[in-house]
Amino acid sequence: MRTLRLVLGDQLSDTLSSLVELDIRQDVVLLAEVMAEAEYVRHHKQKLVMVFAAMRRFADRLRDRGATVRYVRLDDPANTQTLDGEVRRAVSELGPFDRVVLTEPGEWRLHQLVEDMKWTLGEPVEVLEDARFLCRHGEFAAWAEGRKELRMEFFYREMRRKTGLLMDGDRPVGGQWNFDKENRKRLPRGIKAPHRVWIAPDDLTRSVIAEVEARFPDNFGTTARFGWATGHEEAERLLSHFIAEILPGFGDYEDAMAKGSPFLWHGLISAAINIGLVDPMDACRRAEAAWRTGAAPLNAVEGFVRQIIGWREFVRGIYWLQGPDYKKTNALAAEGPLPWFYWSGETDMACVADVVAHTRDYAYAHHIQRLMVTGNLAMLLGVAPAEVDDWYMVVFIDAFEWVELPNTHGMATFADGGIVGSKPYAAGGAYIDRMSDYCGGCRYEVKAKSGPDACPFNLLYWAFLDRNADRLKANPRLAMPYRTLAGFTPARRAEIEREGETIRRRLLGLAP
Ligand code: FAD
Ligand code: DLZ
Ligand code: SF4
Repeated sequence: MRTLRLVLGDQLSDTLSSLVELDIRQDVVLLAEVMAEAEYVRHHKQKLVMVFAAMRRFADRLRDRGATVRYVRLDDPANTQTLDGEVRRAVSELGPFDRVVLTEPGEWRLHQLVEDMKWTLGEPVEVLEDARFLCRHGEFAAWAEGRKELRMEFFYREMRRKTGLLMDGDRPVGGQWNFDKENRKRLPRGIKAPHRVWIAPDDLTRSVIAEVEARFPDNFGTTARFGWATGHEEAERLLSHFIAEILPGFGDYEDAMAKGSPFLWHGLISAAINIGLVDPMDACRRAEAAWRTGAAPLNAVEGFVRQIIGWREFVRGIYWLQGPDYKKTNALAAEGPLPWFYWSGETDMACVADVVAHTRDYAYAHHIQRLMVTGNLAMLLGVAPAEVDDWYMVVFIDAFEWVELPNTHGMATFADGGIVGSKPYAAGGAYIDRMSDYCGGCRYEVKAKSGPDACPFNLLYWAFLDRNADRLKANPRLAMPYRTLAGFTPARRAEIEREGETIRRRLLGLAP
């Protein structure tokens, strides 16, 4: 069967299901850079560079295997600038084909496009499951069936059993499933973040940087410090450096934040995993081997494995289970505009300024910065979920909707009303102070509860709980803060309402 095989920009894996039966004698592999994908959100410049450079390298890799590759560049005058347009053009110029095959796309928007193509293309279109994930759609749906609540922890244990990772027969090694309590250490004074391998752009990457700068000059972000992997060998360098040098500290400092140090002991591999350059199970097995040989402690390795076979698989399951309307939910009826400082970084809140600056320069912030700084603030301010979701899709190197949306819409802003998390991750300044060194250098006073110098997170936190009492008060996990709120004097309640609303309007850029 002569087959046209469409490979998308985040499907650059040797083991991709649509390439397993590649017949190099007669098949054609199609990769197409198209404006429809480059513009459906205004991606960070570094993400455009990474995807296009990685697609070009993958095309060369396939050619080295002897495959016939049709590679369409963005500036090709004949480019129709849509994926379905490029499939049609390939069929008419290189056909006839017996069928078009692709691995299922990673988001609802493209799922719909492929469904439409099945009706309109003329050739049969076959869509294969994405075997790079551990948990298939049907398996997740079966696990979710009949459960009152979907909690990551229980799903994760199933994935541990399924893979045998960190298992001793039926039981978790070390006698417990979870080492989170050990993984919340603040950075000791004077400790330095480890040196990280950074990939210097070669000629190919440099030429893509120039193209992106010329074609997308107004997109968010800078490219001067681009250092992401765009090929399999580069990604392997990142991963092996991480496993050997960084992983031992991953657990202890997983939740820590430090001014001017965005990477700390994090893996920096999400983008490479998401576009197919790193196999997530391989990363987990190598982390496990590091523990078995005594090179990394269990709390670090379990923490890392949990993020990948737990959270990463869980959020994907939620994304597909919830359907395309998941993003429309707005459980806290948040309607505010996203503040401009999310783009400019111009704010005197030291924590927010640092996270936005690094996001602009590296398209990266680590999990706790995304969750407890920018996400927490957006939720406390009551920013409309669609604006928050859009910001996260734009600014990060690893942003693909199937993983971004449940994290943003669910975990960070509680816009889904509790599908991903059992309570909002809301916190005042004390949390940020405990986990970082931001507050010492901030214009605000983290310990002040009211007045012009008080850390905005403090008043916003109580004002958020007060404003949303009807929606959140019954949540057992919020019983304690609501009890505290109820114990405040009427004068303190009035102060929270008045000052909280003043700060909220000021930060949202609304009239007082
Ligand atoms: P590490 O901290 O080293 O973690 C190891 C790996 O675990 C990551 O590479 C990633 O593959 C996986 N992982 C960790 N946490 C999660 C999680 N919550 N969900 C899924 N996978 C996880 N991750 C994305 O890949 N794309 C996104 O668009 C994205 N958006 C996010 C938005 C918000 C609001 C939040 C709170 C989290 C988001 N995450 C997203 C999850 C997480 O923040 C990133 O995966 C992580 O910061 C990537 O950096 P790292 O490779 O250094 O991760
Ligand atoms: C993210 C992205 C970008 C920027 N450009 C392309 C492209 O030109 N061609 C392509 O096939 N894929 C691209 N991608 C990746 C897709 O947007 C991705 O497959 C979907 O977001 C589904 O995860
Ligand atoms: Fe952030 Fe408040 Fe600390 Fe300033 S005082 S760095 S605003 S938490």
